Amino acid sequence: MRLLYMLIFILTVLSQISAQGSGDPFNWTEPVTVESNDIMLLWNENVGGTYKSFQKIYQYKIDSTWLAIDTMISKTPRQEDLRTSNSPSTHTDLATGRFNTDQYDDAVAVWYGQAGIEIMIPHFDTTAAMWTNTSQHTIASGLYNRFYVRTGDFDADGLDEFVVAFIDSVDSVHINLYDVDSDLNFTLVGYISDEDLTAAFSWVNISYYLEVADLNGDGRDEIVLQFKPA
Ligand SMILES: [Ca+2]
Ligand SMILES: [Ca+2]
Ligand SMILES: [Ca+2]
Repeated sequence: MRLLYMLIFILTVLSQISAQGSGDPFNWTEPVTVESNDIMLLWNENVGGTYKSFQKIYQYKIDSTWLAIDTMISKTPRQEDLRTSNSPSTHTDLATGRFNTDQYDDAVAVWYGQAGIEIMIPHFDTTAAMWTNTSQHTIASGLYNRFYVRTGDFDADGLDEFVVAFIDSVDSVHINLYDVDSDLNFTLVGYISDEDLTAAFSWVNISYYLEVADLNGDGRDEIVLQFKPA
């Protein structure tokens, strides 16, 4: 009987390894979720002369003790955004937060496309860790390599909003604040542009950075801007 149990155990493990090794993301032995322990990769790529933005999700297999170390991280296939560009996006940025009241983290991505700075929130099918729809918006301004996205709870409602910071053609820093509804659609609710970053040589040399934190403990996040003034 003991031998039988051991045989069943070995067969179960082998079948799980076989399923996970097949490479089919829709045939995993258990549902996967987009949560804080998942890794989202965003990149821009030249596909036959047209630049496209892609995303994919990685997940650490915490219960796969029989697998080799180089197979401990699973992946979904790449997914592409339908918006294309004739020029490369030399910079992209990505942030995660809780935009609605479901139990899953959300993500917001930015890159430079044909019409300006493209913003995208993926709507994940959490059983496949792949998105089935997206919310999109374009900022028709800004330099192609000087933008950021950050999430934070700026109004103390317990859910995150996000900010996109970018530089315009006269070196002014713009910070746009977007609110996100329960369906992951987003709306510009405020903006500020009160600092100019005149570069010593050209706008290529401009550098600035920002982060989000609740610095005074009032439950509302602030935005910290680091920059070199004119
Ligand atoms: Ca969510
Ligand atoms: Ca909020
Ligand atoms: Ca605060």
